[in-house]
Amino acid sequence: GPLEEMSLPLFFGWFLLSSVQDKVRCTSMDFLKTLDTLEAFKKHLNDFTGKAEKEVDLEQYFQAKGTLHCTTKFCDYGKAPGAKEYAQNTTVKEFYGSAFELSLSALFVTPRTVGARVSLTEEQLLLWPADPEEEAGSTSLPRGSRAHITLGCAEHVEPVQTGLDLLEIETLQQERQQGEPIEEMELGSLTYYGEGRWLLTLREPICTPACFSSFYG
Ligand code: 2AM
Repeated sequence: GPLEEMSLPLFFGWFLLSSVQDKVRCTSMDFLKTLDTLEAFKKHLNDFTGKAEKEVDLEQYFQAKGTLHCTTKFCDYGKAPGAKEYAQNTTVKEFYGSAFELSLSALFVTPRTVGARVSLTEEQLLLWPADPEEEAGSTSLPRGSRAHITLGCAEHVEPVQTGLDLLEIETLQQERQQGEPIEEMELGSLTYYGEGRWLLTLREPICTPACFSSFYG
């Protein structure tokens, strides 16, 4: 019945403390602001605008909604495959409500999304779902490669896209298509992977406290 369906959340994940959310948002805004001014970015502007000369204000281009979090399992109130199994997993139950420290190791931008890559520890990987379809289309990437925080989406783009964009970039990285090194920025090194895909590997990963919990909405 409907009550049973409500007993599973929309998703499980790590939720960033509100005080660090602002810091992460600021870092992301700074990055977008800087990226916007780079000649290399302007050269590839048509990835974003579809036209060569048009300008784009990246800070306006992406909309941020909701609290910052790293989704572990999208349950869709129980409709997603494996949702029930995940919710009943003993590790999930054990760590529910516990504090963790997430390491944000890179920021990435595509014409669709902007996000932060999360590098999971062995312990954190215990909370990563086991379902094979999770990393669909990128079978050779290590587990947890999709772990990320959505920082913003372009108009008409759903947040689920952020993880897919990250997997795409990581697949290119793994295929040793090293991308085009652009420059050393204050935050780290910037690489271009074509088709509007930019990756900033952070010199110093951002460590942020986060609570493992769930969201009902
Ligand atoms: P996100 O993890 O990339 O931000 C609610 O929609 C949350 O669940 C969002 O955070 C969203 O994306 C994530 N989400 C939505 N659909 C998903 C799916 N099919 N697989 C994985 N995560 C999904």
